[in-house]
Order: sequence, then C-alpha cells, then structure tokens
Amino acid sequence: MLDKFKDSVKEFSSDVKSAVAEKELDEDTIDPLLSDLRLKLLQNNVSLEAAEEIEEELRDQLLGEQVKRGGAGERVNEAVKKTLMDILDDSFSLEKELEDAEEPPVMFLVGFNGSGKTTTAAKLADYLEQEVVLGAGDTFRAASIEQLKEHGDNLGAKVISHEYESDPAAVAYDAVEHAENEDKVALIDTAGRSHADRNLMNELEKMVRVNEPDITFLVVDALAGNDVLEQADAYEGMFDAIIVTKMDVDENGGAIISISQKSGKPVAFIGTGQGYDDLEEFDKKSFVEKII
Ligand SMILES: Nc1nc2c(ncn2[C@@H]2O[C@H](COP(=O)(O)OP(=O)(O)OP(=O)(O)O)[C@@H](O)[C@H]2O)c(=O)[nH]1
Ligand SMILES: [Mg+2]
Repeated sequence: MLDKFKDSVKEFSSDVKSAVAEKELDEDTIDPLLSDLRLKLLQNNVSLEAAEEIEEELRDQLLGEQVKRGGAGERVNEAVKKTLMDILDDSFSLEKELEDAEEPPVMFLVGFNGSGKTTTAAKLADYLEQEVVLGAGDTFRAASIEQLKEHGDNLGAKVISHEYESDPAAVAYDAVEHAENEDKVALIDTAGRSHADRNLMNELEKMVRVNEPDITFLVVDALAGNDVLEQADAYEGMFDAIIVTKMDVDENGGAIISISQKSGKPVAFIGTGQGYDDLEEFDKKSFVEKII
C-alpha cells in the first residue's frame, strides 16, 4: 500500500540528510529539495493544492528548527507526519452518528461509476451491529439489482428493490419504511453518476429530498488519483464523510490526501480488498505511521 508515496518521502528525507551534512538547512538549500518533493507528489497524483500545502508546512517546520546532522531523517519524517496529520481528518464516528440519527437511521452511498458503492454497502451491512436493510437505489445500470441481491443473500440482509428504470427515490422510500417497521438501519445504494449526467444528478437530488439521509458517504476509488477532486466538486454539499476504496491496490496515496485537503470532510472508512471484512475505520495516526 502506498509504496510510491513512501519512496518519495524516503528520497526527500535522504536529500535533506545529505544537504545538512554539507551546511546548515536554510532556504537556499531546502527550496530545491522541496520543489523536487512537490514534483514527486504530483507524480503520485497528489493534487497541486495539496502538494503545495505539504511543501509550505514542511518548509515552516524544517526551517523553524535547527536540523542536526544525525537527526535529519527523523526530523523530516516527523515533519511529514505532522503535515499529513493536519490534512487528514478521521473525526467521523459512525457509532456516534447512528446514535444521533433519526429513527430509522438512513445512509446513502453516492459516487462516480465503479467507485465501489455497492461493494461498500455490503461491507457496511456486514460491519454494523444493527440489522440492515439494503435499498437497491441503482435502477439504472444493468445487473445492479442482482449484484446487490447476491450480497444480501450472502449476508442474510433483506434487499428492497423495484424494476429497472423505476424511480430510485421510491425504492429508497420503501427501504426506509421497511427499516422503520423492522427496527433496522437503511443502507441505500445509488447509481454511479458524474456531474455530466444531469438527469442522474437531478434524480439523486430528488432521492435526498424525499428520504433525508442521516449520513451520506461519498465513495471514491483511490486509483482515481487526482480525479477525486472532480468527484468532490460534483457532490459538494451533498455528503458528510468519505470512503476511499481500493487502498489495497493504491501505490500513490494521492486520492486520499487530495480529497481530504479539497473537501475538508473526514474519511470515515477505507476499503482494503474485495472481501466483506476489507473495510477499516479510518485512523489517521496508524495510517500515517504505516506509511512513514
Ligand atoms: N481491491 C479492491 N477492490 C474493490 C474495493 N472496493 C470495491 N472493489 C471492486 O471494485 C469493483 C467495483 O465495485 P462496485 O461496488 O460494483 O462499484 P460501484 O460504485 O457500485 O459501481 P457502479 O454501480 O457501476 O457505479 C468491484 O470489482 C469490486 O470488487 C476495495 O476496497 N479493494
Ligand atoms: Mg453499484
């Protein structure tokens, strides 16, 4: 996971080490190293804004303190850690949100095509202690309903569905009603869509209006890299927290850093594989420690 990102930090750290072996770390020495790092981060699909924020923070932290020869590597690592801790947000607690939610709690999963919404809905159904009803709110893509039903069968969770091409707001409504009668949590899968899909975006707005979800997760795919910025834009104002999937196959780390910096929203979970268990609550400290 995130091997390229780790390598970039290592190279930066060893560049700083060699620089302080020659002379003290001042602006003239550190600026070219920081530009190199920025370039590497951009190559890792970290957005320009996020890369610049990392660069600025590192400049402040490394120039502010005297970096000694022996301790340079450690000092750089600490600075990178602190910078990432500032950008990443893991303050979301699903348990607490569910406590505060109306009865029945209603969760939506939204996002671009193929980002992992349906799989993540199934993972969440498995993860939650409460009983869950799944709403097949993707009435658009071929086989989407069968896909969700298969998960429902595997997990012993009820799936509420209508016909293809039918109004997904009505599907969600029925799922919420079922959740209310049976004391369950409603988890609503939705069709993949981007802002280019005007009709589908309007449809989603209607689903939200009719069903007033307590928690809406934006599901993004780590492999989308910098394109997650467009996704954050398309769904701006519509989501409470982010789930970043496919972290198990991401080398760059760009997506999670960029979307955190851009949206200012917490990352609630990360997807780390295709199994139902492969969903982790996002813990930025252990995440940062793992990569640095
Ligand atoms: N390696 C890995 N694969 C994942 C993860 N999450 C989802 N996938 C895979 O990504 C593919 C797409 O997942 P879906 O859940 O169908 O995505 P979706 O957002 O519902 O797709 P649409 O409904 O077409 O928009 C599937 O093959 C999943 O198994 C993950 O965390 N890691
Ligand atoms: Mg789907």
